Amino acid sequence: MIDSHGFKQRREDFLTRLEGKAAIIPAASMVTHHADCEYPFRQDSDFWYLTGFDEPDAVALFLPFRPEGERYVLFVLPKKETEEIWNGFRWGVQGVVDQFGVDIAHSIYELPNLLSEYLQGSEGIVFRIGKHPKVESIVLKIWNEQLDKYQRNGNAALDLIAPCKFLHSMRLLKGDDEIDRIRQACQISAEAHELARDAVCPGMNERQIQGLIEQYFLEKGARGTAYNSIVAGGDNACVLHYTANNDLLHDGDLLLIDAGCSLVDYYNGDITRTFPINGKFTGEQKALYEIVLAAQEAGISSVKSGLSAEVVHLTSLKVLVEGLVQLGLLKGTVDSLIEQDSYRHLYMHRTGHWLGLDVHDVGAYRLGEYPMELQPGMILTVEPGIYVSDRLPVPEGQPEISDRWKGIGIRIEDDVLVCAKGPEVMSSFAMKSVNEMES
Ligand SMILES: [Mn+2]
Repeated sequence: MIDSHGFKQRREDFLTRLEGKAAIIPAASMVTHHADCEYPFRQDSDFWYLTGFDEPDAVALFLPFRPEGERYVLFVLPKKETEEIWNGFRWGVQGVVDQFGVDIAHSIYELPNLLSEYLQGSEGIVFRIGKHPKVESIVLKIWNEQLDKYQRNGNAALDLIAPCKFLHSMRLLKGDDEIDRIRQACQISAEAHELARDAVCPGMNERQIQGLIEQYFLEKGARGTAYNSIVAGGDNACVLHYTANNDLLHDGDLLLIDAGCSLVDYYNGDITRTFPINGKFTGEQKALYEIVLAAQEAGISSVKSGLSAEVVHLTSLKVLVEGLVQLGLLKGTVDSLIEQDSYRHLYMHRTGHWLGLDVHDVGAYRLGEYPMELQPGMILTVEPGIYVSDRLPVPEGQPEISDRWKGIGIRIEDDVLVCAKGPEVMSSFAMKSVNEMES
């Protein structure tokens, strides 16, 4: 049996949370790249979280109102010799019953005929609109038929509800097995950053470094990258999502690398490091680097159960702004600069995000007016930065920036687990002190 205890436990929790409602959770489909070529398959994270099943065009039903042994139904692509010759092995209908802990399985082609009957007796339909067009048309048709019949039988499932509130609050709190996997993803990602820094020298191309990092991910058995790697020399680092990665690395510039691997079960690392290409910071680079590092370390120390991602952001932001005032790049009191967003031409993003099966993982950051409280088992990134360029105008009343600062982009990012006893930096194998960045 491939199905593990972790998946079974999650399904049971999910079924409990659904109360009397039926959930329809589709797998991803293949996506065309061009002509008849496709992107590598990437399973839907909600579907994966509950099933551990890695094939396209499947649909999982969760039916808590039905008796034990009929609550978890999977529709899958049936086995077919010709398809498997071209595109690879399929588990098929019997295979998923034998291997994936499924109560009942059917061919996906039966979904339009059988779905209506499976939904009988449910108090509502839990389904995400707008993401799965093929399944959506079937679900909406059946929902509409139920609405039509409601007058006659009075017990149709009238509500259509997004799965977020049932499923994403679960995904936000990682189980021990998930934490282990993310730890491994972070370790491999961190090792690749160390490898890259060792290899870099002036005259190389960004793409060579990208190749080195991604090769290491594959060598270590990862599926590939968690997101498009950012390998940005000099001023390119001021483009937050720079992925062209095809410039020369110049003597005297910094190199910013934001890269992480995705394991075969989709758990991710997400790490950024910035260091001098020639092994020696200039005065300006070092001054800014020290501020970002101090901001990041302050942010990490505030990752505590009972606090919030908002507190982490504000803690880092205060240190950043204070440092920029001291260097004369900002003018005013720290509080008023933050209140008026007068730092945004130098720091234009938030300090972090949840990390899990999605790199920018699901889960609310706020509950109405209150920020989500951090709890043991949550994982977030802490990634402040400073980006000095002409791309954004200097806000009124703020000092013009002298050319010697321009073209410096710095970000430092670690992946941090909230623990009862304090933060655990899962990506700590990648070094970041000023001395370690110089060699
Ligand atoms: Mn990130």
